[in-house]
Amino acid sequence: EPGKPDFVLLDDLTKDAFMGNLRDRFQKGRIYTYIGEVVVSVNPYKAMNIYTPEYVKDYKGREFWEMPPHIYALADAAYKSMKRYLKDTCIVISGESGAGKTEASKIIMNYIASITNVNSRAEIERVTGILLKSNVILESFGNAKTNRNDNSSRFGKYMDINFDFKGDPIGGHINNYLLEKSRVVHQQNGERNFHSFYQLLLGATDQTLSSLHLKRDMSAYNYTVHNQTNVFTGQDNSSRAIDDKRTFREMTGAFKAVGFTHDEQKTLFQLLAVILHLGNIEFALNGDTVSIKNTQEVAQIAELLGSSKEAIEQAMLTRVVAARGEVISKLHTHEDTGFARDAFAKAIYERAFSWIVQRINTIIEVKLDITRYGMYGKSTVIGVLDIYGFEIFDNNSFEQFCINYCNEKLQQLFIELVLKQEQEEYLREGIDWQNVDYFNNCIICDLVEQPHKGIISILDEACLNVGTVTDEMFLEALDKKLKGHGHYQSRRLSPKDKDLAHNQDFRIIHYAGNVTYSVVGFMEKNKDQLFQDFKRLLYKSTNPVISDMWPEGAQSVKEVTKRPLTAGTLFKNSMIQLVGKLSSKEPYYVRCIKPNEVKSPVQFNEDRCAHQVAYLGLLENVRVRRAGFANRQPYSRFLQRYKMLSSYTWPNHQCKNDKEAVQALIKDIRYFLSVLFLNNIFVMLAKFNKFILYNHMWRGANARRRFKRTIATYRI
Ligand code: AOV
Ligand code: MG
Repeated sequence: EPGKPDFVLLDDLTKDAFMGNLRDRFQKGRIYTYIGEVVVSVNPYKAMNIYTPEYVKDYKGREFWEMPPHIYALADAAYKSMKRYLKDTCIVISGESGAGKTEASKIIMNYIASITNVNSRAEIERVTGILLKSNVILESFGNAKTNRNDNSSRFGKYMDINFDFKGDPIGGHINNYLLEKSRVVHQQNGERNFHSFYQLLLGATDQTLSSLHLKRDMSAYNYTVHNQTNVFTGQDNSSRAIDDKRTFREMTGAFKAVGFTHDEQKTLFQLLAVILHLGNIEFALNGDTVSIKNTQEVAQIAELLGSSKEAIEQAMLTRVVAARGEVISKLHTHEDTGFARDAFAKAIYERAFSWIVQRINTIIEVKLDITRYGMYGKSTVIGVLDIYGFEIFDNNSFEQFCINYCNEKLQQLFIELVLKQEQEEYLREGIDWQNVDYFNNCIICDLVEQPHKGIISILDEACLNVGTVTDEMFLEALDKKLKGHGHYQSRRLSPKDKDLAHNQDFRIIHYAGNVTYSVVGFMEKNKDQLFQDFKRLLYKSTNPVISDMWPEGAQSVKEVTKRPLTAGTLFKNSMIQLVGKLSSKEPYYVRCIKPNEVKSPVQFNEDRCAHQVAYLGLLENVRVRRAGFANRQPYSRFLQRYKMLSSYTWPNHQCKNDKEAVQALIKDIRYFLSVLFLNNIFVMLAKFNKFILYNHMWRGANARRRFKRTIATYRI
């Protein structure tokens, strides 16, 4: 192995030594390196020949230290812990946009699928097939080319895989988080709409397209006219160029394999077509009245939606409101119509996406069958989290704000569990501890999510006052309440910055970098309004699949509806819930690093990498890991595993408690242990004593001292 396979083994722990090791290994094709049980992964930007069945076999059932670093070892550790100790585990994958999170999550899922179900049970086969194939569908509908990543996840995904007591997957559940739906109607330069649109236009048969009234021409549709690049060639070195034709076949194959009906799949394509047609709708203003210019398109939309031309026109041009008990119809202004059309398109797409997730969930839901579950009467779970990475674009809006906040929350979780609680544990155990300093991004999470004083609260308050508050007034409110906050900067208030264009910006000093957000559209996106008329229209569709997606359309105009929670607050709540879910499980971390900005398999951009290493807190991670004990187990678990080593504890101990029993056990085999220490042959011991091996980096006299301290950390 080139360099050190584990950063903990570095002779001197300096930033330079860390970076040197990371660079060396990357350049020699070693993309994985450990920090204890944390896997640091550098995006290779080329196909690696390290995911073959031989590799799977090599890592299956093995321990971390036995083999060169690999993400398979982490997947196996999470799996073993789940199976041996019936613990719920989770794998948290983090890193900025394009760092390799989604690929990592797929590699992990594939590994789990290939090491389970050794008896080839048909039902298990079905479940793993669905778990893997559902990814294909979600990527088609939820991923897009951005300026950071050709296959960027535009939604967050947390997937639980349920296992029976034998360790075979029996089901699962997917949670999806805020889809960046604004992409449906608008993309930045060089970016694309969601893959699904291009896949349909390029991959579907002529017959399908004509039934959807579509042309095989992306420039024919306003929503896809920008960036029509299909296959990336030439400069593009990434291992997977975008091939919409091929991925269309994969997507339809996946729909079938997962168990979507023909009608369901057809409806989803119809909805894509509706959105493309909607994008081409234009409005004409004659005097005071607004009308739709393209009547043919309206007829096509009506047909595809299972509605009527008149109903579509009415929903697009008017809204029905209840005023003093009366129901009246109000005409949209010219400006409103464009807004309503885009909101309609976005809502259809977002709802279709959530519906797909729900549909997959009902298919892979664990059927309650107590006899198949573990001894605790429940199945155990491995959760895999793959979210959108931290990102900075030329123009950053509400979506980037949410995405980056989400990354702050995950960093916070990492800090809490790996840096903070770890250190506090030593203090609690009364063990000498040299404090390891780190930046706690808690302050940034507070800046965003605190009640009353946080940005989301301030935004919500601005959104309460219908029609009167502008984006600029919202920015003023931010400035007033957050002035002087160390991680908030207003370009507006900065006296040096007289440039008017910046009047609409604020900046957050994030843990991973400074991001300037434009407030334009913040309020609209937070309110996330869709006129009731559209909901009713979709609910009344003659297509049962569409109608099923829009149950709230059943409400009558007069029914007073509570003000719905804003997009920001919903997102905040879902993040808090997610963090809660993750912290209840035994976590495993993959920290992904993007080696360069140009998707090169050879370039190691020193500055960019050093920046990521710094904000991910990797050095601090190594420090904590080095100073402490690599592994910890409760006494009872230790006893259970090693009590056969001593007659004091085998078959049952007579001590007051497990702690004393462990002490008796250790005392009894002390001679045996010390011989092993002197000879430094820990590996032999490792075969039956996990925690000692973990400390194989201990050297000389230190070893014995540390060993004693390890014992001291055993708790009941
Ligand atoms: P991300 O999930 O972290 O970004 P991806 O997992 O999509 O990033 O990785 C980006 C691209 O890097 C992939 O499309 C591959 O071309 C390449 N890549 C990443 N990991 C590997 C690997 N192990 N082997 C080969 N190629 C790889 V975002 O979703 O943008 O935050 O929102
Ligand atoms: Mg991704």
